[in-house]
Parts: sequence; C-alpha cells; structure tokens
Amino acid sequence: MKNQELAKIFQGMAQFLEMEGVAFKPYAYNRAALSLEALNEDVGDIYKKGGIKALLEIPGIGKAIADHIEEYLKTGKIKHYEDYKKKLPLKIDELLRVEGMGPRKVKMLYQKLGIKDLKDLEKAAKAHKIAPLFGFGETTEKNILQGLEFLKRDKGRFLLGQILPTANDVLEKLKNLKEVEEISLAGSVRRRKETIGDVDILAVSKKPAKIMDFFVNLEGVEKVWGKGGTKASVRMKEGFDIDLRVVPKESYGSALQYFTGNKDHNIITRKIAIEKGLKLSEYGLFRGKKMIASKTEEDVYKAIGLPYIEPEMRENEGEIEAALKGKLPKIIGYKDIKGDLHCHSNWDGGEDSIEDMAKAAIDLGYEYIGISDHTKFLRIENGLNEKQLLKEHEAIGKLNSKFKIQNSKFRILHGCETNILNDGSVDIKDEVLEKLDYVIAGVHSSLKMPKKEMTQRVVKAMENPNIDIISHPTGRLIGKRDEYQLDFDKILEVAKKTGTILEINSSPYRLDLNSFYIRRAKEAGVKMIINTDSHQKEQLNLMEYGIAQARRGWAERNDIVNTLPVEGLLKHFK
Ligand code: DGT
Ligand code: CA
Ligand code: CA
Repeated sequence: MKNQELAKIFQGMAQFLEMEGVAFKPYAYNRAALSLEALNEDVGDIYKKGGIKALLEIPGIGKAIADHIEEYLKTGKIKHYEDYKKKLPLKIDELLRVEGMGPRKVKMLYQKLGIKDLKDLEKAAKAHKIAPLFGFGETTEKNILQGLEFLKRDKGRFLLGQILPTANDVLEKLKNLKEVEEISLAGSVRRRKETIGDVDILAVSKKPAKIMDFFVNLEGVEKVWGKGGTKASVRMKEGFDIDLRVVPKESYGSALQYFTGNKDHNIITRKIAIEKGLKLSEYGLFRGKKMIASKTEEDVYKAIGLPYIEPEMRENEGEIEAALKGKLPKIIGYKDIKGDLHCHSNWDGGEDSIEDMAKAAIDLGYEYIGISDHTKFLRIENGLNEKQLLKEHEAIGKLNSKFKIQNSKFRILHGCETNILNDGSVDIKDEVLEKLDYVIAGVHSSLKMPKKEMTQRVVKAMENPNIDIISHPTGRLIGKRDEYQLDFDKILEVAKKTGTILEINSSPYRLDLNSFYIRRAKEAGVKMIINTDSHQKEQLNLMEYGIAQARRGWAERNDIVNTLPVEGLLKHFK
C-alpha cells in the first residue's frame, strides 16, 4: 500500500509550503494526507482501475495532488518534493518538536545559521546566536533552550497523577466562566493514559476571545507559547503544557472525538465514515457539504454505525472491531468500587490511625476497608511481627464492634502485606495468617532474580492456601524501574488454578498491573482487585487511577472483586 507513504510525503509538502509562506496550499496537502491515511483501498489499485479520474473521486484530492500521486506511482518520486528536500535539507520533524518552533522559524534558522537538527539548534542557542536574529529575540532563544531541555527530560512525558489534578483545576476554572457553554478534557488525559505528553482541553463558546484571555492569564501559567482567536497553548509552572481550543457548538461532538484520539483510533473512525459516504473531521461529520450529527460524540459514533466507545478504550487495540461486532465490554465504572484492601495504618509507620483510615473510607461511601500493614521482613517500613499482628487483630475487632453499636454496616477487614522471600515462602507463620480476613503477598526484595526463579518464587506464594492477593504483581515503577522478569502466562495459569487475586495497584507511580496485563488476566478468567496502597488517608483518593487503568484494560465489574459487597468479597478469599 502506497497510501501511508504518500500521506507522509504530502504532510512533508505541507510543511515545506508553510516554510515558504504559501497560503492555503499547506492546508490542501494536509487534507490529502489525512484522507490517504484513512483510505481502505490501495491508492495504486484505484489508479490502475480508473486513472486520474478515479483519484479525483477520493475526498480531499484535487487535480494538482492527483497528478503528484500519478507521478509517484509511475516513478517512485515526486519531483516537487525532492526539490524541496534538496533546497531545505533538514530534520524538520525533529525541529518542530521543540515548543514554539514553527515552519517559518525553522526555515529562517536554516538560512541564517545553517541549523539542520536539534544538535545545531542547541549549539546556536547556547552561543546566543539566535537572539540577535530579526523576529527572534532573547525570549525566543530562552524558549528554545527550555523546549530542548524538556524534550530531553523523560522524553517530555509526565505521569498522569502529576497532571490530572492541575488539569481538572484549570478545567473547573474555565467551566465557571459564563462564556463557556461546554468544556471537556481531551487527548491522552481524557483517555487516562499512564503518561501524558500535554493536556488538551476543548471548549464551546460564542466568545472565544474572552476565554483565551482568561486562560493565558491563569495562575500557574508560566509561559504562553501561542495565543490565537480560538487556540492557545501555555506552559504551566509544573513544567507541562496545556492546549486549549474553542469550537462552535454544532461541531463539539466531532471535535471532541477528534481531539480525544488516539490518532490511530481516529484514522479508523474516519475510514468507517468514508465507507458510509461520509466525511469525519474535527469540523464535523459531513455528507457532501451537509453537516450531520456532530453535536455530541454519541451522535457521531451512532451516525457511523458504532456504539459510544469509552475514551479509555480508544487506543486502536481492537475496540472498533469489538464495537462493530456488538461485543464491546461494559467496562467497570468509577463508582463501582465498594472498598479498598491495600491500606497501611500508623501501626507500620503509616500516617493515620486505623480508625481515621476507616472514617475516610466511610466518607468515600465505601462499605469496607482492609488494613494491610507491612510485615516484619521490611524493617525500614516498621513491618509487624506475629505478635503485633494478633494485637492489631484485636484492635480491629474492637473498632468493628463500635461500628455495630453505631448501627453501621461498615466493616474493617484485617489483612497484612507479607513479603515473598527468595524461596517463595512469606515472612509470617501460617497459624497467624489463618486468623486474618485475607492476606496480601508482594515481592519487595531481590528484584533482579532470573525469570525462571522469579516466576517460581511468585508461583509458590500463590500456592500458599493463606495467600489471597498478590500486590503490584510486576513490580515496575513507571519511567524508573522495569518489571521483574516473570513468565506472566504461568502466573495467570497458577492464579486461575489457585484462585489467587492479582492486584491493580492505583499508585500513579506503579499502575501495576498495567492495562495490557489486565486484559490478559481478564481473558484468562483471573480475578483482580483495585487497591490504592495508601500510606495516609488522602491517598485513598488514588483509586480513580487504578479504575482508569482497569478500564483501559477492558475490565468489567465482574472481573474486579472489590466491586462486591463484603459477603461476596469474602467468598473470593481462600
Ligand atoms: P500526548 O499528548 O502525547 O500524551 O497524546 P495525545 O493523544 O493527547 O496527543 P496530542 O496532544 O498530540 O493530540 C491530541 C489528539 O488530537 C490526539 O489524541 C488525536 C488528535 N490528533 C492530533 N494529531 C493528529 C493527526 O495527525 N491525525 C489525527 N487523526 N488525529 C490527530
Ligand atoms: Ca495531549
Ligand atoms: Ca496537544
């Protein structure tokens, strides 16, 4: 298929034309590129069957571009494009990744300073060669250096947990403006991806200028990368960027669908629209020139013959195929969790008392909380020994009677988080484990064992008739530490056989299991539990990150045991 190759060339053409300051044409080339990306049939076949005339039938393809396609199909090249590449031999894509760099700036820097790539750019900026150029100045040079720094650090991505609170805060402030009619997060933040490049926000308003002014002057905005009539981009002091776009009410649904992404999901939805004789873009869903069904996302999906697809599933991981077959799972909801079973108290050096943790859980509307303090092997975490665990058990019993007297159905369950030692045994005697409501076991030491040994170690723990839950099963820390070496198929097989539950740890640093493992666990029929691993009561709020990850892994309510009331939950423990 030559479609993708041609799409890429046309995108490149658009960039070159923009660099030259040509009006309108870049837009036409971009449109052609999008259209080719989404095309099901090979453009080569189309040409073979119907020649130029058939190419002109493709949406977004006019005479000039059709000629280019013909030339490419015949010669493997487009002369116009090759000439541009010779004239401007630079790494445009790379340079455009630097915040604040546009095609015109890229061209100027090449012509005046011979800057071809990021390395050249950094050298020139550091030598203060950019500031004196006409149209650049000190600020732009500083921006470029900052943009370069950002690209280097973590490849410019942030943890969802570092971003979502601020994103929601900005969203709320904008929502309160009377000029804002509708507003939503979009992009990867709305899809709740575990790491985020930048935050996208989409709003509807008849007075976009007011919103733009308000947005770029928000507290916490460190820098304004750009501000236009309906589009602005800022850097927050936390170091990440927010893009805001304002669209008219009638295209809100298609714009939200477009800007939520991801890109691959969009390419397929656009293809499906084309098959139905429609055109889907950020501007609307069109039949010919007539806009149909663009107000809400539901309308847009419905008009192209699909049910609504939850944003967390829009990754082109088979959701569209499932939707077409009517086999989209009904994924777990954010309000479906009835309690949190991985919580630490001040008994193991956590921040809050068991009672305060319980009260916080009640405030969240939970029916139960499980206290699972560390055990003795983890000395730095003040791990409890057998004697202390039994004492804690008594204390929890007393608290539970107190709830009963208050005629509350809330219940504190007592567990612990034992350590899986190198040989697969745990650091607490079975006769004590038996007395608890449930037991969690996790790997906290010797993380670098070879795969076979590590797998055997966890398998042995799962075979222990007292161990109910494996905490953070793969051990990764996002962007910091890789997973342990594990044969995950074997883990699933033994989890299923022994009825061991795998944890989805909600900590934004862990999100472990991740969405891919969650999907495999679900397919294997292995039960999971979403826990926060809270060491203080405020962390109970992290549950939404675990739920988001579960939704990204297509988990349904049935797959997650802490959606059950306490009696049902207890049945899942060995
Ligand atoms: P990020 O920011 O890297 O975490 O990921 P996203 O998904 O938020 O990506 P972003 O901010 O570049 O763009 C937001 C959405 O806009 C993206 O999810 C889909 C849509 N979008 C952006 N560029 C394209 C494109 O070239 N083609 C299509 N079909 N959609 C795009
Ligand atoms: Ca984004
Ligand atoms: Ca963006």
